[in-house]
Amino acid sequence: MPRRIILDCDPGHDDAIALLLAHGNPDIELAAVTTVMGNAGIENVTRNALSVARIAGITGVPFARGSARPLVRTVEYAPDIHGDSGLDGPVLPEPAFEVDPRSAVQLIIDTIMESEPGTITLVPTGALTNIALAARLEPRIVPRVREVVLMGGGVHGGNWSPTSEFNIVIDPEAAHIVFNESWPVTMVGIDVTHKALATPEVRERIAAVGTKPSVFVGELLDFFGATYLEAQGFTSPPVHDPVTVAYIIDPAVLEVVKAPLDVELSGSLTLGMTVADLRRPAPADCTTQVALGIDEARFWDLVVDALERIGDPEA
Ligand SMILES: [Ca+2]
Repeated sequence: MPRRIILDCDPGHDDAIALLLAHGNPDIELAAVTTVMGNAGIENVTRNALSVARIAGITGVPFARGSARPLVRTVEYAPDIHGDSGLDGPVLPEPAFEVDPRSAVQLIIDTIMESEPGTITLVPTGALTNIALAARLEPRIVPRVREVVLMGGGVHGGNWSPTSEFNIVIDPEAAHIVFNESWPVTMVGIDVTHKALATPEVRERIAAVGTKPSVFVGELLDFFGATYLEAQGFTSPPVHDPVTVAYIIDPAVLEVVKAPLDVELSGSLTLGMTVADLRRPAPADCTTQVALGIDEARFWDLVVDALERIGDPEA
């Protein structure tokens, strides 16, 4: 049985690749795709998600528009990394279908409540606003979720500030809610995603697939590579979000350890810092774990394999 996931995303160059990986891998079934503000405003990221769906040939999956603002904080975007549209670089096709009339939060709740308990995995690759709101609005979803595998945070260091990663720091209160619910949480942070680098060798493998989606990924990486070099000094861009999906497909992609996990909400220097307690042993009732290591070759094999399987869908 494929793993049924809800991808909650803010496309986003790396979100787009996460969507392609989820769609292209036979062990994953997209139950729903929801959007949240972050890399750009909600209208942009939602339209981007629909355009990526067309490129990937995704049909029959509900997509819903989510939160336009964080729970508490003033909204912040990341144009220096993703451009003003949130997905600058490639020319995006017009969407082939419309969003679901429900809010992202309602679609998340409905999908979980209508599914067998323990079957839906939540995969947030943006701010945790929608997920937090869903847990508060319908707490019965929490024990029905198999697990939450999120991209965000870091055990050591940050990117948006010295201590804090973008997805978490733009809505730290939402992260607090998600980390402190009773569902299992795996935090895939920049400790590992900064090693998921689209090196020249990786780019050659993607180009060699020779399809429109592979060309699209190449164009994404052209833009992403340039902004990551300019903004953060990376010679090859880190492709964060699909690491979550890869871990669900094949847990051997990541080395994870159980550790109590929380987020700083009041530090003047450390707002949004994720704090993992790595002292041993972790308490028996600990529901959170953090990624500390990645098998990059295994990760990229999955991305290339998904692109090969997707082929050239009729757009
Ligand atoms: Ca993202």
